[in-house]
Amino acid sequence: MKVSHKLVGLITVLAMLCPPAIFAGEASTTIWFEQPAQTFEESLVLGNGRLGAMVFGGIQEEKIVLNEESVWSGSRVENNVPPDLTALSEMRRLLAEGNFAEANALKKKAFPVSGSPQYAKRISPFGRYQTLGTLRLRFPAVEEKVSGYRRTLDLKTASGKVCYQQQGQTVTRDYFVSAPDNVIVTRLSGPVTCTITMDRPERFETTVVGDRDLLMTGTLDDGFGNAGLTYAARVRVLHSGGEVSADGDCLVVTDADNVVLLFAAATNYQGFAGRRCSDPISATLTDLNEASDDSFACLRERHQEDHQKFFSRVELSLPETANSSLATDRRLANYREGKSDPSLAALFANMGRYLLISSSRPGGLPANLQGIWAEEVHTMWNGDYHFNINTQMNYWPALSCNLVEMQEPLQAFIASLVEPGSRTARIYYDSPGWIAHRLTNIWGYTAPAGLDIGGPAWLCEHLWEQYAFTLDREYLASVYPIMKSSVEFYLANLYEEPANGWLVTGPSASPEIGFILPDGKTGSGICMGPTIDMQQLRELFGNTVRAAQILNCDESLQVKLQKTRSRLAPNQIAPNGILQEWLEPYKEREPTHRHCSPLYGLYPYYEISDTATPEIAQAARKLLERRGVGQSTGWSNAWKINLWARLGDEEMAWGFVRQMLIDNAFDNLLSRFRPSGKKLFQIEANLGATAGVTEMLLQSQPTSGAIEAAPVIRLLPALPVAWHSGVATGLLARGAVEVDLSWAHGELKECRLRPRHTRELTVRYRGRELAFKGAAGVEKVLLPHEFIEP
Ligand code: FUC
Repeated sequence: MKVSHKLVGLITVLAMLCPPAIFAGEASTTIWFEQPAQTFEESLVLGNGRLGAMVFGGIQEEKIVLNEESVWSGSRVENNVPPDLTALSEMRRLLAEGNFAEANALKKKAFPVSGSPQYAKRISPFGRYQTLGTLRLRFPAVEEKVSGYRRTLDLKTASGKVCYQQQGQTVTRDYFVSAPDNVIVTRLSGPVTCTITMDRPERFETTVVGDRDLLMTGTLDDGFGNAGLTYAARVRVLHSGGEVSADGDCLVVTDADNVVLLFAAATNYQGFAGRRCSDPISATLTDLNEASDDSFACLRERHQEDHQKFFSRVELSLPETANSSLATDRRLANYREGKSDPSLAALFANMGRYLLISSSRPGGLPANLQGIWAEEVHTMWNGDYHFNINTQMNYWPALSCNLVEMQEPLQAFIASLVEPGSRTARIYYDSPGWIAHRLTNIWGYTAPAGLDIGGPAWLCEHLWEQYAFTLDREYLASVYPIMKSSVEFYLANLYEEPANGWLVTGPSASPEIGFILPDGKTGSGICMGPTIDMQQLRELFGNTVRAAQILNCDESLQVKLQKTRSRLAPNQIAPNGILQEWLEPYKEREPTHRHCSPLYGLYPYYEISDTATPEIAQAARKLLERRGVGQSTGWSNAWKINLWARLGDEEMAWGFVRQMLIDNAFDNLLSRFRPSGKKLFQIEANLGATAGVTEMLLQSQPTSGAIEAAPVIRLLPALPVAWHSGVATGLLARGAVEVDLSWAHGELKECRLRPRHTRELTVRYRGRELAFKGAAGVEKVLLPHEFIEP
């Protein structure tokens, strides 16, 4: 299986010997088409973190799918259903005896899933993230035939454009979603005649207000058939020349020279984050009044400046070929047929950075399963937040791609779970600290819905890592109480398993794979001490000790954590040589399952490595091989890019980048959940793959999971032959160091390091090392010959 990826790599390189590599840059930052979008998955993706717009670019009808991050049904309710507390110790006893059937039966009775029908069509108070609606511009029935059609999304300026010739005239439309001005802006360049309407699949009313605003309002279901959140969406027409009039619930533009449409939206969500307003109608009015004071050019300048502040921190380009200059859908189609186009991976990764900037902004909600973009009311999995990989994967590129600010919504979200999660901990576990289970919504849901209990530890990883990448002590002090409270939960819920006296979690689950017991029976569902939990607790406890050391506090807790950490069940190698998933070497029900949970210790955590734990790393590799290279979900393939990169296997990592582009990318480069069956966009694969491409070029994890282990900056640790030349600048490494890399003929040309703090740095390239004291604010240039054998 591995050979096939290597072979493809070789063929690609041979194919590339002819055209010389160019780095025009556009091919890695522009998505474009020669026709309008027929579906959501072909439309142009725009967003400012809170508002989203999907532009179809039609000729007779322009359709823009609209989103606002807090358009959720459901409501805040008490989700905890007090269980019989004696059931917990009984479940633990049954699990220790290996009596999974009874343990599962008891779990069903004692830990009922309350109010989270994950895939149900009916609304429960858990609720569902959903589309805000659609803005439609209908142009008079002129001949549909146009020439020179182009629909473009420029990732550098976060701007969409549609342009074509019709009846001898050039038609141009520009689009952007401004964060500083809180509006979606569309400019139609004249002459313009059109009707403007707004709608959504249900629960809406539209009215024309005054002589230039169209207002859509409605109320969502709270989950009990009553009024939940109310929303307002308002579009305003600013025009020069011609006239604007009302026709029922349409606005009609006639013979204008130019039209600018400003769009604002709000809900009355009063949650922990996002805009708080009690009157969405007046909030949209304020936004539009403020934006109307400025010219289109001025709004555009402010928007581009704001976007570039984040996007242009990093530059990433890979070799271009003849294929790279084609429209994105044709590029992808040719790529699927074997045409070489390394720069497509750079485009996909740049798109990932763009999507994070566009779906997660400070002060807002974190990116959900769809980021912020949804065209349906019945979003899959309720468009919620899954904690057994998806939410976390959304933020994998945030630090390494130098987008630290974009993690703020996640951090605020985690903080918001402490209060409801503490109630859940008390009610279900009679325990201090806080816990959340497999998934949540914007209403603070923390009750069991799937017993994967490692989610909070995984979330806390992001809190610590933000410190590791920035060395911001004040930040660390602000999040330490969340980590400490999470630790308190786990400390109170570990128990000794009888065979070895190790400390384990339980009831818990290794996400979402079933196992087969020695007697052939299926032991799906709960277990004790799955490998992933143990790794996550070693990580959480270790990071909490480090944090306490840095903050100079909680000495006795530090001692306790170190002791407990050393007693957690270790990574084990199963008789068949793979890294074991459960305490016992049960067989997986599905060896090629999409979840690779025991590999958490390899990525995102780093306790497994070729150098520190070679045998475990070998077992990890075997498990990864066992998971296979066949088709899988987008996020699973994205994870595998990162995992293979950590194992330093560049061709396997690259194979999964290719697979992502071949199987899991829609034409507009949103990621496709499954390669076949119902088309379904889920965003985390975009972001996980972006982290993966970065991880192939730069890594900075500590050398082992030991508490005192220091980060090592690894240059080009998994550079595939196909990426023989390239540039990656402005990436961030642990220890708060900005890194620029350039390479050619598969060899490092130059590395520039810009440490933000004065401290010892170790840099590794091809097994050779360089250690020196980096000085804050002083750029250090490293050339390949300076590295020596360690
Ligand atoms: C996890 C995955 C599924 C899906 C869901 C939203 O539970 O196992 O594949 O991505 O999250």
